[in-house]
Amino acid sequence: MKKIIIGMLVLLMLFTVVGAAAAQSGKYALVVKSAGNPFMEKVKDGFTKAINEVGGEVIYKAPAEPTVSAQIIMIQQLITQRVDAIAISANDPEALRPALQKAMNRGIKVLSLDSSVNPNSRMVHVNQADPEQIGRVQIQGIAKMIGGDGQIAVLSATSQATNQNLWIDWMKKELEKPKYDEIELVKVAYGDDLRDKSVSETEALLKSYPDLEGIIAPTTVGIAAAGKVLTDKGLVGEVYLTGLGLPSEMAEYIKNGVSPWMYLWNPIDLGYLAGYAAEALVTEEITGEVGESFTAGDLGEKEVIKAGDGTEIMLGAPFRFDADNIDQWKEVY
Ligand code: RAM
Repeated sequence: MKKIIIGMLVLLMLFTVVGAAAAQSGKYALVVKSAGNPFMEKVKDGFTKAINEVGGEVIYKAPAEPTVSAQIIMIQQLITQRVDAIAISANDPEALRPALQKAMNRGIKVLSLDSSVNPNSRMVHVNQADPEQIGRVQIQGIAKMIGGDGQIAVLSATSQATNQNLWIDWMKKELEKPKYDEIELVKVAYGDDLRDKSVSETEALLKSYPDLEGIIAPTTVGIAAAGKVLTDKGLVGEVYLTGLGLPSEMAEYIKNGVSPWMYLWNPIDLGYLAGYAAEALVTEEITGEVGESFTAGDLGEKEVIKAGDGTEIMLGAPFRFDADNIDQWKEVY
């Protein structure tokens, strides 16, 4: 009898251990805008670190082209695979709604990061920094660089990207201030976060607007492409460049003066925060409601706050990179 009881106890312990392991694991999908974007690779690194720390499995999806149709197909595959969470950087805020709502109806926790989907298509958004601040600092930066007057252009990512479009709206609002009366935004061009297209769009801007004095590229792919074009054409000090760039790709153009300074946040931390937010949704520690909080690993306590009609979790403030600090950061991301 004693042996039977001990045997049963051992079995019970085994089931408890296996059960606990199963509860901690889970499939966490990360869907980015497109493949071949070094920024997204860093987001993936951070996301993977977080999911490894919580004992889950990462499923990484990166479409060959930055299109929403490719992302919709991927979401359908992930629903079939019965993943536990989908974190997505959107190529279109609205077109993803049916697929993401279907995922949520099946019990999958959905969150956006970097480039948001509409509030009715997600539980929460993981935001890199305040969009208003991101937009305004870039105008403030280019205005200083060009001495307060002249033509400027924006070289963006895709025309439907939620994040870039929001930042550009804030740039336009900043430009309404009387102090920028002498600055003219002549064009918003789209390089689609593709290296070659960003190069040709930069060249087209220079050709169409021979008096152009500044380019703002609120995309890491675009700013690096523009930095190369301006450098190759010897336009240092004639056409200035700022925007959002990876220090590893931009160090050369910051040091040669093409882009005296630029901004970004830590993409590894952004992915890491999204990983922990996904886990907090899966374990139902949070549901995406204002006022909830959770511990995001090394980043510590994070809170769910209001964002328009939806909610978000904020990483921090944009960081300024210039010749004095770029060497410190270029090895990191
Ligand atoms: C590109 C992507 C991404 C954006 C960064 C700044 O890599 O468009 O969505 O956040 O630039």
